[in-house]
Amino acid sequence: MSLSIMNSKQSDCLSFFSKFEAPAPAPAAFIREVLPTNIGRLARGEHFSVFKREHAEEAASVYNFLISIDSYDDFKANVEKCRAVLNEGIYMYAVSVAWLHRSDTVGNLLPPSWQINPKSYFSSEAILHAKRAARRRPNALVDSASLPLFTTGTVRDTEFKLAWWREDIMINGHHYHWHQVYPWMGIDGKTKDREGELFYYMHQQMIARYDAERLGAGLLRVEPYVDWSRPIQEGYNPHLTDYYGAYQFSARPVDMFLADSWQDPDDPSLVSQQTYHYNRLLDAVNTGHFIKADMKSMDVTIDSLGAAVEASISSPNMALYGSVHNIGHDLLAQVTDPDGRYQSAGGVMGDTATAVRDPIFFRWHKFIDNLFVLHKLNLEPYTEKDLALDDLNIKSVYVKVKKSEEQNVLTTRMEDFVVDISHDMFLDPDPQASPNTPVNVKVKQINHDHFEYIITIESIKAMKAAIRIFIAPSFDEHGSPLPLSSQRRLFIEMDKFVHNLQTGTNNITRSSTVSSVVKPTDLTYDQLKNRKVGQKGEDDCTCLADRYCECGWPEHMLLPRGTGSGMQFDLFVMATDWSSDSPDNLDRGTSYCGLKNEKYPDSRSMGFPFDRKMEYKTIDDFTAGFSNMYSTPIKIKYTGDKTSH
Ligand code: CUO
Repeated sequence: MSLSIMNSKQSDCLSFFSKFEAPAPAPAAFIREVLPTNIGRLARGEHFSVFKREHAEEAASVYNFLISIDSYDDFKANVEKCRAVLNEGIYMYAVSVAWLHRSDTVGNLLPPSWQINPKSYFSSEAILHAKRAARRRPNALVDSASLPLFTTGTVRDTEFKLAWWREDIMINGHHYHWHQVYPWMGIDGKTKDREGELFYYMHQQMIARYDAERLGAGLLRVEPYVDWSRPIQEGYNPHLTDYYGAYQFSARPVDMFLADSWQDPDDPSLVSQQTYHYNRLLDAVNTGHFIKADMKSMDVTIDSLGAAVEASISSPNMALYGSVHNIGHDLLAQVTDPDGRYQSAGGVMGDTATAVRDPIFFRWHKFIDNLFVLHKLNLEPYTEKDLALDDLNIKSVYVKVKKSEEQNVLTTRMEDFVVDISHDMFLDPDPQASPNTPVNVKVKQINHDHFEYIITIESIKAMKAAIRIFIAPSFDEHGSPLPLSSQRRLFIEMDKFVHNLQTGTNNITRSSTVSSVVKPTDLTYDQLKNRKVGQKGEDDCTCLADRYCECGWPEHMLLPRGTGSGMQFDLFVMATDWSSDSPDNLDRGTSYCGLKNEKYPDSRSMGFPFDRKMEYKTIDDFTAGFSNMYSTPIKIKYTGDKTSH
């Protein structure tokens, strides 16, 4: 593949997401002869929700069609035709999914969704201000202190304490992207290796991270939203609009009740059906098997349960187990206008790009996660044989901020982050603006000082070891030490890497910047425009063709914020034998995304060793008996708000 071809593909990709102008009339012959019959069903201007079956089916038809086209040039021509007929949301989603799954587009990155569709990421007030400022001061240099910071709430709402976290544009971008890499409708009718398990694990880790933030902010851990006859105590006002800024996403006042949705008379979503399907899922968890459509039984595994709960097209039996997770998103999005009498846009829970902003997202996903926990509680705890690796001994582990000598204290801070939203696909062209005028919006982001793990291991033989690193808060809401039975759900994966151990003492220094859970910082639209593909570098993915290199947790959010005086976490490190964990000896991939077109590289259960019941009282009790484990308390100190507000 020559350099010039790859550069032109990158520029094609950007052009696919350029301004969405008023559509030319769709070429009738194209619709009739080329596109699958259900394409073009969702009208322009409607809000696309991948949680709605009909929308998801149309999107899947589009991306499967685009992926199936042999020649790149034909693919490109068809994307352009799709643009003329598709709903905007379906177009963005389906073209992205196709781009991520074609083999001839590898190494060319999608532009950040928060730049091409900023109205799903920034408040309407911020966008309005940014447009006005750009008109007044074209080409002005950005003085971030002069940009106002808009918020979606006030201190009267306790949940507002963590709005900065839930509304982080890159967390939301990660979530939108993850669901493109793992669409529940599958690719060409099939889901990927361990997709159901990854659905469980990626979301479980989001909840663990959010709970760590809650403990740091003095809030209780998330209560699952399980009793649907009771009011939802949390409200939320997203201050977001649709693609064109025409209507607002619905705000949800406190104490709304879930209600049946008859917005689509042919496909109603009923709370009683959700209860029925939830009970059938409990039947499956309790008995250990599903009943398939042909009445044959199928074992419940974490992977099949993930498929049933989400529910993906690999669900063992959708008639019996429903689509509890997806319909829950949809019902919660419609809770303020369930029969559509006010033609409301719906809440943010209806869109993977926006759902994480709402506190109910975490309550909903903790309810979902509890089903997985119930299943795992039925499994035997790991045995010593599963856990031990006597050939090596972890002698010491500590962390330190780079350029600092202080051990086991990590530091975070809040920073300004300014985004140019002038590449909005749906931004009205401003007749007064000169071309290339930046339209700047400011948000706050947490960040941390880069740090490293210093690990000393003695090994009696040379071997390939997987080093698994987690942290979890040490104390509960009242300052009492967390028993391992509760703490295990709070362990956050920080990194997993493979190291070739030599016989004798091994001193390992591992940088936080190469963690397997994070992805390199998103390249902005303008950086992509100027990117020289083919050059190796931190931000270059061409050397990692088998990785989902754009998929991963945002690097700036790797650490929980901690507290001013230092919040104590338990750092846990475990070494296992990679030759048995990964018989194919694959690259470790990315923890939340795996490898492209390959099996998930680690054959251990995701979340191992914390995913099963543990009969040890504390993390130190657990590690004390195993030479291949180590735990130590560390502190995360929040050094304050370095922003201009
Ligand atoms: Cu990612 Cu509920 O699955 O949002």
